[in-house]
Amino acid sequence: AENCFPVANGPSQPNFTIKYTKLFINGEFVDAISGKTFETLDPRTGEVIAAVAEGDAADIDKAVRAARQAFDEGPWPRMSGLARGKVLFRYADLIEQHTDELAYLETLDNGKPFLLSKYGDVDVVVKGLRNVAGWADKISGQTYKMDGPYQGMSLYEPYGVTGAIIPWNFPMAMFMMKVGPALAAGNTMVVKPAEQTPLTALYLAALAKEAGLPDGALNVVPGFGPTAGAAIASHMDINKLGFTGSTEVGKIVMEAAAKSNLKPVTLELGGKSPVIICEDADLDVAVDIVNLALFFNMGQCCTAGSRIFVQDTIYDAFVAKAVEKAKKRVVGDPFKPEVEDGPQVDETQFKRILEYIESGKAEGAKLLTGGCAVGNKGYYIEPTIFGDVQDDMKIAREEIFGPVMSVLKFKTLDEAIKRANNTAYGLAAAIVSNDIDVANRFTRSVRAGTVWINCYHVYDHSLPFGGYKTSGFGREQGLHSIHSHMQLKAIITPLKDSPW
Ligand code: TXE
Repeated sequence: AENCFPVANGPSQPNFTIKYTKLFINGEFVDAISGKTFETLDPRTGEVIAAVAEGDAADIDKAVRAARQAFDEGPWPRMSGLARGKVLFRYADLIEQHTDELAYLETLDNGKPFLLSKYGDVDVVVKGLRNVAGWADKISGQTYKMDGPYQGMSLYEPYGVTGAIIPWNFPMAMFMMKVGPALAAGNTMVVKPAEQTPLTALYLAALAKEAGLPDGALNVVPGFGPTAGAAIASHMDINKLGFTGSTEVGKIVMEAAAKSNLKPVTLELGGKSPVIICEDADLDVAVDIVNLALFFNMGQCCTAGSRIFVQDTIYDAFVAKAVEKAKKRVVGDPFKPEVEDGPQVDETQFKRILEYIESGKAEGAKLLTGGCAVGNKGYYIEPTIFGDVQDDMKIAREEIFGPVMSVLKFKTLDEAIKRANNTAYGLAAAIVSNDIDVANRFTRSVRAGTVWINCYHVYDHSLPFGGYKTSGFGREQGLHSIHSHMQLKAIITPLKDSPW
């Protein structure tokens, strides 16, 4: 696609040195065993930010040994929940104190607006961590009166060494969504951040040490998927695996987990989430909702509302307003406060999204706005809307993970529900309607892990988060994530001379 208008890429960020670029193993920053490094790039320009140590299978193995020792012999799983919680609360305080540095690194590495990194992502990390820190001393099982002279108990125990493979769209938030509960539950960890965005994970590792986390309890090994990632999935001494990423790679890691030591996995995968706009909806509210649902974070959200079903009676009016609003979005250098959309994360994603735009045009969808790259440097794409999209078009079926909205027309709610569910994915869904019966019917009919009524992208550290169908399984956040990082043991003892 041609470039439609220029974008300013001025160096508006503060001066800041990048401190952590090595692997974090057993409480120390170390080079990769191979000595190799890889470059992490600035998506605003494609230029190198830093060379980062490139971990592979040997480094993962070293990290697992450190985590194993920290679990088997170290204090972490043996500390009281209150003591573990105290360290994690201190960790959250430190993260809060380093908000600017973390937000700066996140924006530099990922391209998301600085104000979003600062007030959104860091905030999510801190709140999520405080939530699970508070659970650390409140984990308890049950006592059972058995059918016979026995007493039964259920006991929650940590798995041991847990592994996490995380993506680049919310690098800090995804890191903490896995690290917080795993540690709160008393596990030790090996984490591989995405190769596109390793910097905040390393910074967070340094802060964990400063907070007093024992050496070896958290190890962070940047590297590539097929090497470092695959080594985590197939490691014989990792007892549980959390993965967030594409459905395609989710299948690969689950297979590797099964073929190695049958470690349980939690998968948070892709989506193609429907948003239903009913004819009774307030049009301005509906337009605001879909604008946020799709364009937030440059469309790089697993929960992005990417199939917008609009009732035929309001279709034209809705589309006109949605286009007008999309055109007003400010695309540019994410360090500028007025900017709403920075660049896509890397060249691969950028090219992939432009290919989807071409396929939308080729399959006969109507390009209503956008459709072009922005500027001639970096990975900026215009907010794009396609109208008259049909269910079988590629842009309506596949996860684009970019600022490309597909608008589809429907007549009846039954039809909308059926079409909304006609996807392999099931991560999120939304309905915009003022009729509570319509909304209730939808929330219970749609096969998705999160359903919003008259809102979108509202999350909370206490709510379960996860997918239906090929969007994955297992639930993260709050108590749900504590339980998914623990296994339940049944303990039975005879009851003698007991009055009842
Ligand atoms: O994902 P990958 P990519 C979707 C989105 C995007 C597409 C491709 O549609 O366009 O996936 O993005 C690691 N064994 N999502 O290629 O490859 C990898 O290093 C073990 C949705 O970036 O799934 C990274 O750490 N690990 C998603 C992580 O997996 C492997 C967020 C995710 O990368 C591996 C990201 C392997 N063989 C992309 N190959 C969401 N659910 O939010 C790669 N990895």
